[in-house]
Amino acid sequence: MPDNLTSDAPDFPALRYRAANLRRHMLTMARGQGSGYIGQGLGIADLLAALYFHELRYDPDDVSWPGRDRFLLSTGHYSIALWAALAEAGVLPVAELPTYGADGSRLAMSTLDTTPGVEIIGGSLGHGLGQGVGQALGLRLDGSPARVFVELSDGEMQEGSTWEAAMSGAHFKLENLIALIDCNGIQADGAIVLDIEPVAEKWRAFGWETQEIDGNDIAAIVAALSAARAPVGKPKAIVLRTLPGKGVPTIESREKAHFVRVDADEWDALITEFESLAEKTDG
Ligand SMILES: Cc1ncc(C[n+]2csc(CCOP(=O)(O)OP(=O)(O)O)c2C)c(N)n1
Ligand SMILES: [Mg+2]
Repeated sequence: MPDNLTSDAPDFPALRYRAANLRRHMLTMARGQGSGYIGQGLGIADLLAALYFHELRYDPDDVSWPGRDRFLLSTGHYSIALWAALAEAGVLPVAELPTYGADGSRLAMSTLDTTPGVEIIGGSLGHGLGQGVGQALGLRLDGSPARVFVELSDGEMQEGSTWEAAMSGAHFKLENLIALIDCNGIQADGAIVLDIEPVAEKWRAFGWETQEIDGNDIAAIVAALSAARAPVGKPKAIVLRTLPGKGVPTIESREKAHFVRVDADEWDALITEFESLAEKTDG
């Protein structure tokens, strides 16, 4: 049995410190490779801290524990964030992080399900929610109390398969399914191409119990995840407005934060910039 079962008393300083550690791990990874999808990772660090260190039930010593809550990262290219969370949670060794993106590394730039703690293969966008629907249906048929959390992106809302999955989740009344929609305002070449707004109203219209929050506010994330436990006979959606590069002002201000490549010596300056603002302790 895991010892990190959901507690109703969130320790916010501890969670903010975890989020800072996730960002530290990501800077280590991007520095090792010289580049990476760090903008997105820094943007969802607060969400992953709230999930892995407050909301999810899992056993870091047994990632296949059948009763675990599943976290599906639909945007495989956000892998840097998942590697950071799995290392901080003790599933992966912290010492392995600098291999991110290197040939032969388990910490690929897009997720591989052969790496411990990874539920689905990533890379081809628009498939995570459909797999989440299938898993949530299967778990319910098995009588399992486990829940399925699917991270997906604003870019993926331009794909028809996302809306097919949204319709199915509502049809099957999958209240064990929670979509975590990262609206970071960007896709590959800069700003979002198609107008996808109003995002929350679209999910409500598709039959999902929907909340919209600041995705970089840990207290708001914890509260939304807590509200999403309610048995309302519908799947839940949380629309998170996040800032790519959050915590490193130089990356935050980049117009094109989809893929960040900077010279080797500049990573040190970015890390110094981050540390001047970051949480240093958990209390
Ligand atoms: C089906 C599919 N089409 C295109 C791509 C290429 N691609 C990789 S990341 C990306 C950007 C998608 O936008 P979003 O998911 O919002 O990512 P962000 O730029 O915020 O990281 C694209 C188009 C892909 N991986 N899969
Ligand atoms: Mg995006």
